[in-house]
Amino acid sequence: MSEGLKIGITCYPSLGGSGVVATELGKLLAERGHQIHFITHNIPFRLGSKFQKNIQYHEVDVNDYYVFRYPPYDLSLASKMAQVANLQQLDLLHVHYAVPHAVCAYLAKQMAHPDLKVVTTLHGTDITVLAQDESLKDMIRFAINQSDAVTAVSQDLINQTREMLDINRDIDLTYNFIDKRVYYPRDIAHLRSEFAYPHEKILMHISNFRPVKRVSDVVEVFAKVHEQIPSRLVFVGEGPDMPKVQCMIRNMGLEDRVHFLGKQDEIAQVISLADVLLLPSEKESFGLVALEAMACGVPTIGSEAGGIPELVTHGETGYLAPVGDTDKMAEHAVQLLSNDQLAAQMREACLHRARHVFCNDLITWEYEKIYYRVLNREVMNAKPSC
Ligand code: GMT
Repeated sequence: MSEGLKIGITCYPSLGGSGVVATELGKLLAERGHQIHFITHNIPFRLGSKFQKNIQYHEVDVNDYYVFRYPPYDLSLASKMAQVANLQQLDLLHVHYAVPHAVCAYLAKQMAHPDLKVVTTLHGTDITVLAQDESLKDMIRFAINQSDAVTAVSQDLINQTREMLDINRDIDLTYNFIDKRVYYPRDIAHLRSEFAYPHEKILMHISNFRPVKRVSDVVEVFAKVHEQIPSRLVFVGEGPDMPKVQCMIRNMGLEDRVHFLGKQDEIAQVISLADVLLLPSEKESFGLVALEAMACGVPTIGSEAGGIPELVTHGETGYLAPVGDTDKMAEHAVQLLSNDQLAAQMREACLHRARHVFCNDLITWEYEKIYYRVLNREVMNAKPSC
């Protein structure tokens, strides 16, 4: 183990994959002896409020003086980052999601001690959606170019960042990861009977129900599968497209087949109920939820969007089809759900791939390597074998 670092982490602390990745990474780094300082406007939901060794939380207070039409959150964040960096003598700031975090980190760096480094992790829509906005594009490009290191969660996102922003600098690939102590197949026999009869299959979708997730495709796929195999659909999460989806389900007469669980904390437990996860997204830089499912032995049927093909191996750990091709997705689901031997094989392949390719120890070590590189220090710890 090399000498511990002092790392400031900024992310969106509420629900969302980038916040999950940032918080879980911070917890793992703290376990490995680094001093972690979360600098956010609320306690990250995955952190909890219990004392944890090597972790501190610094709350960003926003000044809402009456002359401000919009309270200046970005400036308050940058100022807090600089204060914490100076007070705690941070080695680096690791910011997750380019907007506004990478820009705030740039500003903080100008105000903080001269050795402070900035590592930016791109997660998805910070590039695929926000970098299309002409009012933000130049600023995102600037913040990326000014960071000491930039990482992205899939090769597809690296390619898109280069193309959309005309960026040539190095970008490290750092896939999402799962903590194998939390994500493993749970014993849910007692729970399953609450949702389905023994002869029925469970299809599941978990998301924030934004248009980019194409939740109506989930309903279409389910309806087509249910025509051939008695099934149930379980939705987890909530968001803007929820009313549209509920209306669609009513119109299709599927109400008694569909369960809405809302937001859930015990995702490993919930996912273990499923026979298959549906992820037909329009854009998806990685698809953390498909990895969480994979780690619980549940294959994904999804779209070929973004980084999903880097995660889900077609025919081995799930099936992929072009965005919007619900016929193909349903066909694959029927193929999988009607063949117990195939389902068992895929389950094993899922467990193996999640544990060996996306394991927490490996990806944490990859982030550490990047930290030591930007600090010009030697990495002492060897690559972990997962
Ligand atoms: O980009 C977003 O939609 C938000 C972001 C988040 O905070 O949830 O999600 C992205 O980051 C995750 C963690 O790296 C990825 O697993 C998701 O695929 C990605 N979402 C999209 O690209 C739509």
